[in-house]
Amino acid sequence: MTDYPNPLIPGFNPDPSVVRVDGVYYLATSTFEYVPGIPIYRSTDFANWEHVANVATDISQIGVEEVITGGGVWAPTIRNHDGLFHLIVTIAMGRGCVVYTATDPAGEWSQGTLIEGIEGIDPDLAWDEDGTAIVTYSGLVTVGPDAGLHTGIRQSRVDLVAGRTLEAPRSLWAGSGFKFPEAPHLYRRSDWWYLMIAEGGTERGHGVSIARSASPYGPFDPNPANPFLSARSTNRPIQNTGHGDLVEAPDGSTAIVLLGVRPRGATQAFSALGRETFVSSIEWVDGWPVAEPVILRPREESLDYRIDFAEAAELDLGWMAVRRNPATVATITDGALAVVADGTTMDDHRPAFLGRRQLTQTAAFSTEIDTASGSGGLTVRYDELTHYDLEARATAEGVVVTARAAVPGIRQEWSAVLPAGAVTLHLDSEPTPISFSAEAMTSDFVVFRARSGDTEVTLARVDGRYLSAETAASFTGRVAGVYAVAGTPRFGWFAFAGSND
Ligand code: 6LW
Repeated sequence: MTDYPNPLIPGFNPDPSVVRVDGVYYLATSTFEYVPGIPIYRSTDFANWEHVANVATDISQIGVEEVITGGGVWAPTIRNHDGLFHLIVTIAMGRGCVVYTATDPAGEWSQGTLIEGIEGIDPDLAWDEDGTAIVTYSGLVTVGPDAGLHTGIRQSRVDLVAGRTLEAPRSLWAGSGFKFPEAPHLYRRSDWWYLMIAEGGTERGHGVSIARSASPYGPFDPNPANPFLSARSTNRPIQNTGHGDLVEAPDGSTAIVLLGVRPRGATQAFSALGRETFVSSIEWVDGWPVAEPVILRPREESLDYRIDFAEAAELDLGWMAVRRNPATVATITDGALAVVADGTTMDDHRPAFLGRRQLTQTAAFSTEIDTASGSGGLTVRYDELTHYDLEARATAEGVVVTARAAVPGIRQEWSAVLPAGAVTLHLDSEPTPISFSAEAMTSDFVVFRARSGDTEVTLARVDGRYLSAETAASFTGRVAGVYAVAGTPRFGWFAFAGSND
């Protein structure tokens, strides 16, 4: 198989699912509390992917207004049946198991049909020979007195239109004995039905296992070499590999897309970007898959961008808000992004915030804020407890800029006064020295800088380990953007420059 870029889709894009139709690939990932939900990436060569749509363009399709952090949109499966695209997903601690349809994945998706009777997560969708839809899922109880109970991999025939199961669930497999058998996918390949799962949990112990049967309903016999893919106990640069989905690659071979992390620091401890989408190749030996290790191959081309709101007619697909529609946070008005404060701060569940995924390990985010009409700033966020902010507000003395490092239970601030006028805010993550020192243990340092006219100040340099999936114990990743805390601050542009150093 060709050596595809790895990560295939950089930045927080976990639980990837992919389908190939008429030589075109469509890939979807999880979005948790963010809106719009469930990005669709399209490719015709499997190497270059374009973000062409979001399944949930309106919060009413996913209902994540009240979901707890860590809940929300979990683990989509995208498939095509009889010319109609289907995407099934769990809105964890929210709507439950929901299926969306579209004739073109790059177009509009349906409002979503709740499937009653699927008590679990990570639903997969397949059809048996007579066209009956089958949902195979991980029996994790997420709400109620039994929350946390795991009942293994389960399955039911369903009526997708009526939104209900057609039978009581059957148990299929509990995996190889590792924790959390999840992310099941059912595939028909030659005379076998294969049931592929993730197990071991989405952290360092993650892996992919598989079993097969002559029937989609089992019984399933496990692959003696399970887990056939895992990075556990290796010092590979890509860790936590698991939660995969199989697809035919352009050359006819089999590819697996899966999640993984790129931890940094002398002991490979901290993953700033969270779980990203990677790819590896599969060879079939005696009817069982044999996987190549997941090799790091960062893209050569630059991922840098600058968005000038004077030239942007509307917010592009990459902008996300937290538990609310982006349009309720900000609009592009008179050549600037006007972000409307509503009494919230970055400590809130639904901040007046718009952000984008960090795409590279080392990153420089910057923006220009005009505080004449309000206060706000630039931030890098994991969640309402974990965020690094650089905030500006106009006063009689000038523009007061405040750097803030907020982590669970701890907060520190640094302030400076700049001359009145538009202020440029910078949050730069810089790599750590390659050595065996305290400084080298972390993933990076985040430097808070601000400039007005010829005056520039560096307010702070803070350890970046707190903005990592491991320290924040998070399913997401770094999301950087702009926010408002009072009035309606106006942002002239937003820029990202990065490298994978
Ligand atoms: C996903 C499940 C998982 O549904 O985390 O840890 C959930 N494993 O497979 C969210 O990514």
